[in-house]
Amino acid sequence: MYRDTPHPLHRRDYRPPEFLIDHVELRFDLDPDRTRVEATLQVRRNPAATRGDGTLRLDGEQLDLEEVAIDGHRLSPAEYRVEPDSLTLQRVPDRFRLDTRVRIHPNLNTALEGLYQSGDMLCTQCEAEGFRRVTYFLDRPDVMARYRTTLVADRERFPVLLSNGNRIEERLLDDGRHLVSWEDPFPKPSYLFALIAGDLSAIEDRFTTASGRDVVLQIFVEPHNLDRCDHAMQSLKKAMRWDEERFGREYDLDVYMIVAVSHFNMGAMENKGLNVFNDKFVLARADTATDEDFQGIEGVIAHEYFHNWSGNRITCRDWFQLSLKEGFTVYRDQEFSADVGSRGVKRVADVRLLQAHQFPEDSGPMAHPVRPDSYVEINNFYTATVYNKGAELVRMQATLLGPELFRKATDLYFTRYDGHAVTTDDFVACMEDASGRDLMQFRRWYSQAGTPCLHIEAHYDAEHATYSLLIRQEIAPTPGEPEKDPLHLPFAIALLDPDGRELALRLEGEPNAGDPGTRVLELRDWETRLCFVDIPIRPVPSLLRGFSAPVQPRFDYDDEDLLFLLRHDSDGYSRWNAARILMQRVLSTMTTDPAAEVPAPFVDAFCGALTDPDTDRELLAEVLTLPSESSLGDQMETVDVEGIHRARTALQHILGERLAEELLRVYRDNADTEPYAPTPEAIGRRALKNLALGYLMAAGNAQGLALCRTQFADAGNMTDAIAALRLLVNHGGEEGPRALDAFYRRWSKEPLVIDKWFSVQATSSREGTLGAVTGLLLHPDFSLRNPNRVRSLVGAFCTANPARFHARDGSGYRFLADRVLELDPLNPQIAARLLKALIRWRRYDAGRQALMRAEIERILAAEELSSDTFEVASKAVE
Ligand code: 0A1
Ligand code: ZN
Repeated sequence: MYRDTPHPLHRRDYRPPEFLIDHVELRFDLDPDRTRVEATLQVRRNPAATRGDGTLRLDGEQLDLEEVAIDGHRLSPAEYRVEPDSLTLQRVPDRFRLDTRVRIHPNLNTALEGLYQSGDMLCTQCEAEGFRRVTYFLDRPDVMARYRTTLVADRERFPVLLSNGNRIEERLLDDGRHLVSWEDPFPKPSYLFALIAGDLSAIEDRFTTASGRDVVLQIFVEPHNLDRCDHAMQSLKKAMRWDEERFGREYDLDVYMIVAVSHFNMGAMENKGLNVFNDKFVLARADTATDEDFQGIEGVIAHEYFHNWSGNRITCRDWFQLSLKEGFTVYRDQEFSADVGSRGVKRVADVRLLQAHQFPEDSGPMAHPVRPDSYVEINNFYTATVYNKGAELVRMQATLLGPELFRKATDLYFTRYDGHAVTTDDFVACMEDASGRDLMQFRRWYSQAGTPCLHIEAHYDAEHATYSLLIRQEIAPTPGEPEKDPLHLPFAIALLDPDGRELALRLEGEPNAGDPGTRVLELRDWETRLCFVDIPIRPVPSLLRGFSAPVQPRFDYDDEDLLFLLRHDSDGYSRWNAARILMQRVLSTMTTDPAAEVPAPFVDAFCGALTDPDTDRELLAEVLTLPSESSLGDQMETVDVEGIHRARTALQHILGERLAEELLRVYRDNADTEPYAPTPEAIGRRALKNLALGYLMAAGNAQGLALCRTQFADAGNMTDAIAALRLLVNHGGEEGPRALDAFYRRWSKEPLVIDKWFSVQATSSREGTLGAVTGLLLHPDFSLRNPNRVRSLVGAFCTANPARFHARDGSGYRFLADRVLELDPLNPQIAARLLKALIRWRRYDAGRQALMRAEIERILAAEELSSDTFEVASKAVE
């Protein structure tokens, strides 16, 4: 906690560590109140570092130090210095053994970093800097050591004791306790250390790797959750096979363990051989988890598994390089999900996420490059920029190199740097070395923040049969970066003839045309002119296909061309994008003029897509979903909160009314006939069915209401149940509260389902929602100590209910600031994350600006504030 201004760390200040730690031996006497940690570290000078004066400063926080010894000689307190964040030893030998003994208090650890209690279990979270809350250490990712860990605990209370690597010893002690030792043969940074103690059950399976290693796979959960681990296990096996086939990566230990915990700040953690997961990303049964949950589990299980190579075997030199492991691993999990599901739909979902979260971040006060130059608190930099834009940078390199060279480059990366802690520059160098390409300019994507705009103009010359494009890059300044440089990017394009066929493209000066289809061109300059020749008829351009670069394309399509693309384009992203632009146009007119008519061609096109028998239903559901209120706000100079809400509600109503018949048919045609399965086909049917129901309910359609009631009462799966509940709650009247009560009674013993129950109420569009949410803070099931619960109520209200959160009187802002102030002393990471909902205050009208700013100032005025919350709040008002 800080009273003074915390100082930022700078990337340019990186120095190799003066000391290295080769081996770590840890012994834990586990007790939730008082755990004893004894550590033996083999320390030596780093020959690659400049020689200092022999001072060794170890990181350590919230540790009660009991003993320190060097080479077996106990030090007196005069021989070391303890500060709140460190232990300093002077004039240490060049090579020595350091023994320390500390006490820690897991049950008081509400920040969920280091060793903490979750329910009846004990678990750790060490990324990024949690290991320093376990023991004194050089807690930085470029210090890699081999670990041997011994866990001692009461056998009744903690029958299962896990850590990284292989189990090497297990025995009973004579006082009712037992002891288990683990050894991890791979050197690893401290952030990948983990331990678990609890009364857990496991499902077990096996996997044989391509080279014949037999691996035991285990998923540990509380015993009553044992019947919801199958999907996670299937996902794991799929991911293991896929990584062998697609990237040539095999698993390297004899056991792979996953543990689900109910208190977790993030999604999951890739600790070597012992992944710890937020239970939301493990547990799924048809009646308790939605399709989205099932897909999320598959993606996150794969993500953590893929980290074993992109993250663990090869890790980050320092935390500025976080995207080295996260961007690459997100790219890998995106490709996995695309291969096992539907590629077009996955791309649209990823683009939607990027636009909804990363683009706003990139234009707000916390904008930062994928490889930041400075930070105050690294926990604030687990962002959409580092993760999702980082993945786009890897994707662009894959596009520029093509599949064969990209694979050659990743092979080179994995062999060249196995066992090392490296940088994003090292990654790009592998792309260059394997392909012979020059990516010097491309590197700017890592160092420069901000989303480029591509302004595109086209001209068709019928007489010369040419089609020319003028493409201009524009990148707005971001905090601390007033000047920008042009970027190197792949620009995928096709030109469609009037029948929707792709033309063969030949640029002026090229000897001959390639096959018809997409061409990937490369842009490097502020301005690029392209001229395609032999274009016999005015084509419709399909631009930035597959979203080939994380930019905002601006092209003045006329409505007919968009309707054409919506109907004919074979590129999923481009179809979805055409629908989005059309919807945005209609909604923008309705926002400024509530009396505006909805154009008939728009309704016809919507109807055409709705009843299109040939398109993947999952993609149709994406295409036919209206842009969210937040994304509509992002398109405006100043967000018109009420106008957007009114227009979007009205358009839903109009479509529901005009297309009632078709919507009812779609609903009926897509009813589930088979037992629940989270297959792409079945997920698509449910998505389209529930989309249709949503429009019908928006229009107050009586048959729709009857269907919704029946669906709520009879649903055989959580996807349908929660969709119906949400619609009933938004519908109003007595029905909503009654359905909520019934739902609560049925699921009161299921925390993950109760999270949904809170969220449905927090995101209700009804006027009294803030009052209801405030009331729910006092519900016996609400707790500020459980991050999932906080996100389901407070997070959902502040980020997914713009009409109510941005209430003109500032009540939503006050509510959020109150929660941030309450949470900050308990869990700074979650407090700082929530606060991000307030920081884009400049996007609103003067009245709201003043109210939002005032709340941020109120937070800043608090007597004590974590560095996490301080950094977000202070950057917001800079
Ligand atoms: N490396 C994990 C994410 C993660 C980051 C920080 C955490 O605690 C502060 C926990 C998890 C991943 O990318 O999955
Ligand atoms: Zn990750």
